[in-house]
Amino acid sequence: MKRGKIAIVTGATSGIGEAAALKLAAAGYELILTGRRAERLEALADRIRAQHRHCLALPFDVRDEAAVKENLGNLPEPWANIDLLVNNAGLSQGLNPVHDASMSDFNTMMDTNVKGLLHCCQAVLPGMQARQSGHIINVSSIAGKEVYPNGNVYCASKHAVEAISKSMRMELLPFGIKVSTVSPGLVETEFSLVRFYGDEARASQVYQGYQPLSADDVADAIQYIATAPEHVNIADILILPKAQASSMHVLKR
Ligand code: NDP
Ligand code: 8X3
Repeated sequence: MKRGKIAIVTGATSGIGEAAALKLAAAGYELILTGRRAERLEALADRIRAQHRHCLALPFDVRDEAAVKENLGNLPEPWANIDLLVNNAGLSQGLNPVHDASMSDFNTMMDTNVKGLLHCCQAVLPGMQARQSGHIINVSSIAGKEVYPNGNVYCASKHAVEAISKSMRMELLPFGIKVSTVSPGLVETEFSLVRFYGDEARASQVYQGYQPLSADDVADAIQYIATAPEHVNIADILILPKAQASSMHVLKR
């Protein structure tokens, strides 16, 4: 097999990450897949290999700085030269006002969505800087641009992703490294199942009465950002379902 560019997708065990990995493989990338659920990663790796792309599955927790360094900081040849990092791993836990929410949920969201993203950036940036090329796509959210009641810390974590991405775009300018964000509205994935601690009925209600985005819709945007000509940086794509006008305006019938 002829080797293509190398992409890492974090959080590839479901939803947007899984769909993005498949689209990037179809676009010619070799894939490094990460997430905590090893069996799902292996199953996806097999699907990607069936598309005649090389694939490496690395199960680890993005919150664990040492594990991220160990896995992404010392990649074996021929995986060492990362062209694209898609920082997608993320979650929301709970939907409560600050006065009724758990500190443990706050820590999980900040540790995953913000610090986990930073761990992954720090692991791949030395190589990108040495090669004077590379691209980081951070999965933000409409929650990185607006807030809504009970979204407090999840929104704060995605506002942090936006701020970090804008700052990194300036810091990495001299190194020829592109930084982009994709900012989806409501996407039907396991996101709400995780937010509501496995409550399937409550999770499915989020997506009833309108057509939400699919993981594939967002993966299309990620593929578009990744495959733009080298001199073009799509800085951000805000992508919403037709039925959504803001975090607070969703037309349900
Ligand atoms: P899913 O729950 O389907 O996917 C989340 C992915 O993140 C899983 O692969 C999960 O893997 C991974 N993940 C979570 N925590 C960790 C961790 N500590 N270490 C490693 N991987 C982790 O949700 P989505 O696909 O919807 O979410 C993907 C991204 O999109 C998130 O950043 C989310 O905030 C963002 N987003 C989602 C929207 C939506 O409406 N669905 C809208 C806007 C943004 P595993 O559990 O195996 O570790
Ligand atoms: C996920 C979309 O509206 O639940 O980022 O915050 S929302």
